Amino acid sequence: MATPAVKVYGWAISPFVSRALLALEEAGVDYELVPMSRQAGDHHRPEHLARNPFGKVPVLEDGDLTLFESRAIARHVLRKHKPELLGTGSLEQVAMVDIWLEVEAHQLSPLVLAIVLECIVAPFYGRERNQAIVDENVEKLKNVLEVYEARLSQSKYLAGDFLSLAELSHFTMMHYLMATEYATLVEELPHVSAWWEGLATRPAAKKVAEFMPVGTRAPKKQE
Ligand SMILES: N[C@@H](CCC(=O)N[C@@H](CS)C(=O)NCC(=O)O)C(=O)O
Repeated sequence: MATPAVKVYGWAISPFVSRALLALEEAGVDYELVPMSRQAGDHHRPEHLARNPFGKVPVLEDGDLTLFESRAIARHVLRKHKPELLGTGSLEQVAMVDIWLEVEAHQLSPLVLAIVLECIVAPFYGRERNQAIVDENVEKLKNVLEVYEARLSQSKYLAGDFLSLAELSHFTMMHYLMATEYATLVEELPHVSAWWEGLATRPAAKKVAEFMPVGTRAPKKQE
């Protein structure tokens, strides 16, 4: 069997790597995941620094093109194979997708990452979680999710009434949030909750979720 022309380098448990994989899965692209070990420091080796001078994963190789940054990778994959997920119908659609991609990258994901690092990653490495960091980010996330609730009560998806990369880009980080007791922040908001259900049950999302195993959710924190 021929080797796929598209390669992704990294560890798929990372929400950044899996963001790239989700775009490939949604677009139906045949790709090879080239496993790397964070523990062994594979990302600091010269051959990887030649692919990404920042020493991070994911990296995507598509023929002669080598790309890093998960959102840039996802955009490239969809631009090439499934442009309708970037809102190609009109200038307004494209602009709305761009807005909600920026919101995901700068408003929601940094807060979710901080919570996930404390609630999932810290215990995994035998470190106690810093509840002050969690609480601070949970308070901010509540406000951000209220904006999502208002938006999703007006349109089925973030950029409008069409599914786009704006949704997909949320999946991997939120997948981890939903494995913490703070999943209730989403579950308590009917429109956000329905939106999340729709996203998480997509076949491509389910496939990528297999790369990101998480234990059963911890019991809800007592107020
Ligand atoms: N903004 C980058 C972030 C990439 C990133 O932080 N990747 C992590 C994956 S766990 C990494 O490579 N960490 C290794 C390190 O920082 O040493 C993206 O979206 O691709």
